[in-house]
Amino acid sequence: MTPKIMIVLGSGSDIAIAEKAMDILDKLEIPYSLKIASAHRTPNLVREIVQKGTDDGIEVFIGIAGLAAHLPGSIAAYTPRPVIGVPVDVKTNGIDALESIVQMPYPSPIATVGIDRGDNAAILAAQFIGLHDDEVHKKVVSLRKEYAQKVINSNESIVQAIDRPFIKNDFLRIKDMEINKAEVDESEVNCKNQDAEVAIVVGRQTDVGVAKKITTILDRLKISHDIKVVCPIRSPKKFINYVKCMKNAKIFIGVSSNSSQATGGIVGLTARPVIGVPCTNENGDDYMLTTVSMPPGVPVATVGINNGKNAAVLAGEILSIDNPEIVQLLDKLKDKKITF
Ligand code: RP5
Repeated sequence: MTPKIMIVLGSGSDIAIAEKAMDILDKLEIPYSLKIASAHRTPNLVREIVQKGTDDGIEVFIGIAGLAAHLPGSIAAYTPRPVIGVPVDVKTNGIDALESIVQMPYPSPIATVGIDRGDNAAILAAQFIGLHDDEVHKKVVSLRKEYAQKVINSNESIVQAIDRPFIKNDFLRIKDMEINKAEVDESEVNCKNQDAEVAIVVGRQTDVGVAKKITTILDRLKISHDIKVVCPIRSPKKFINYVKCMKNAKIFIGVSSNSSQATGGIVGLTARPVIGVPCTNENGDDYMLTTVSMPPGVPVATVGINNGKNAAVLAGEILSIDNPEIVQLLDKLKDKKITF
């Protein structure tokens, strides 16, 4: 079995987080390899394993590291493949590692997941691979159902078991409910480019400037896209209709500030990969944490604050796994950036 995913740890002390990733990959039956190599202590080893891994057919890299976690960025320097980064909580509750991983310069994104979320890194890697491997996609879909079922079951196992004088067993027995998916209202559907490969959802008008950076780079990479400004809280029907309407999109990109509901809302509606671009709002506050810190089962591949360009590059890297033409276009982007 040739591994499709390489997990790289910055230290043996990161193994507990790698176990979470391996549990998911074993369950999804995706072959992977595991290496330990430090960006600072063994930089040459990082370069060697990443270059050899890429030549041998690794499709996605997962870098797991704590402290000044430069490992995922170092991996990205040596491969055109997408790199997922998992910050580890060693000091400062993992914020140091999160900042080191997510705030990458253009055009070298790291698809960052939440602190210690090895499980979400594995799911994200499977979502990337599932774009060209239907068996893997189906396994991701059924894994998502397991996570959903766990929530539903906890209404019985936790709520029903509570014995307090004022909690009442009302008519809403979740177990007996038929939970229907929202129907798409054709009259409300408004997506210009239904067959676009990438769908960009912008949570509020003020974030459109960041979204435009995405479209500029996607155009350069010749990747078709559609874009919509719609808030899942103010216009929930329109939001659901848009995501459903874009059912042929391979990748969704959520652009949002404040509570990042736009990005989180998309993840609930699709098993396809979701990239999140956290934006700065009018008060100068940024919303990286509300974008990246997703619960187990529902990852958002987060890029740096306001870094729409890196979201587009990441989308290109994901789509380039089975499209060498995009690898060449990405190379050109990098060269151009360097000669500027
Ligand atoms: C990082 O420093 C590693 O990824 C690890 O999370 C942290 C501590 O490493 P050790 O001192 O335990 O080797 O580079």
